[in-house]
Amino acid sequence: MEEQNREYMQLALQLAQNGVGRTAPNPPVGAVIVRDGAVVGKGFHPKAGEPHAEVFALIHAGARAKGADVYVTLEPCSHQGKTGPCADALIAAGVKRVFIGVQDPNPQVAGRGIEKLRQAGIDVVTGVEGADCRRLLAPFARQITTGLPYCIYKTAMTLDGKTATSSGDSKWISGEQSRLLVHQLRDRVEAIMVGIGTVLADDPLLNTRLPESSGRDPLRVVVDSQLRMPLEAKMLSQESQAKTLIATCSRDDEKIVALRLTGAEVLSLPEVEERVCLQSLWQELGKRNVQRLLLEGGTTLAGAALKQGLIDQMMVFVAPKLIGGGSDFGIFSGEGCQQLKNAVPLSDLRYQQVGEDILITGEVERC
Ligand code: AOF
Ligand code: ZN
Repeated sequence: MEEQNREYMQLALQLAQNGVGRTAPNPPVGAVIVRDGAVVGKGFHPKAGEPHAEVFALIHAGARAKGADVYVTLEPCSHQGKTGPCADALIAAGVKRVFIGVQDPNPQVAGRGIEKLRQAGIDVVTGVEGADCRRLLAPFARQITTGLPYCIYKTAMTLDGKTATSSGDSKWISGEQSRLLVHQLRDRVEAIMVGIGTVLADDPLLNTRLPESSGRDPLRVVVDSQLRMPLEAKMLSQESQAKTLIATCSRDDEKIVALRLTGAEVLSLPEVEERVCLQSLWQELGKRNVQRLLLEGGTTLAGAALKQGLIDQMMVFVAPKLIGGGSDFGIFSGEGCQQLKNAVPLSDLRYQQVGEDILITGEVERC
């Protein structure tokens, strides 16, 4: 029975994946309804403002929902938001049992959905595939509890820990399949971020390029304290549809106007030691409904973000190559910790072979 419950919750998790990167400020959620050993309803939350996962699953199941079991990755909501409450809809449909992945961290819900169901005499089991559901929900949990986006630092290094050769050659450290996976990831985040150094070195387009579908371009954020952004940068050209946000603490009005004329947005932020205050930038992005922020470099920006506790997840592609030589060109620059006891720990590590590379993913712990 437990095995079966896990399988149905895994199906709900798969359904929820359809919403990842599309639901902000709401969470991606999946729901499955099972009656007499058969799946009779499936649903996921596609977008904020649209019905929740349970509602789609209930519509799909129709009268078969009566006496059925429901598997939902997140606690059904108990409040009236733009839609809902799902707990009431489940009660009205006469479901028998509800299996839940994780409790909703939204303070408006926070256990009240579970309570409502139990008070109506429905059996509720929580924590089914809890670890996977929590992982799916982590960006939403971060945003709803802190107002900040969940930041993923994605980078690629050789087996000897380098991101470039001593002459600055970095194309390409990771293999083709890894690079495809990055484009799939870009399709599922609300914003990508780079430092101005990366723009000056690589002149990247930073859009989503997938072989079969067009994908969706996230907002491009460039951290450019002194406004060194060239007006002829590729990402400012008309050929690119994606929006660009340049975060700066420069007061060079002439350059600001010139950049705005290219269609980019220039955001003036407070400075900390002549650099853009990253805490303010993260807050601003959170307000703009950026739930998942993909930090793609460079190493100076990543070093500063790590130090300020702004990185939530590491995604490191390790390529089977050795550059050799000294130890510059790591994945972070700036000053690291002096003592190992102060090293930042990672948890929930996962390892995956991608082509010839190994992708290591882990959550950055906050001490
Ligand atoms: C669910 N099922 O599929 C989702 C839930 O403004 P609303 O009505 O869309 O409500 C948004 C809140 O509902 C969101 O902050 C989160 O707490 C919960 N999301 N709940 O029962 C769903 N997406
Ligand atoms: Zn709901």
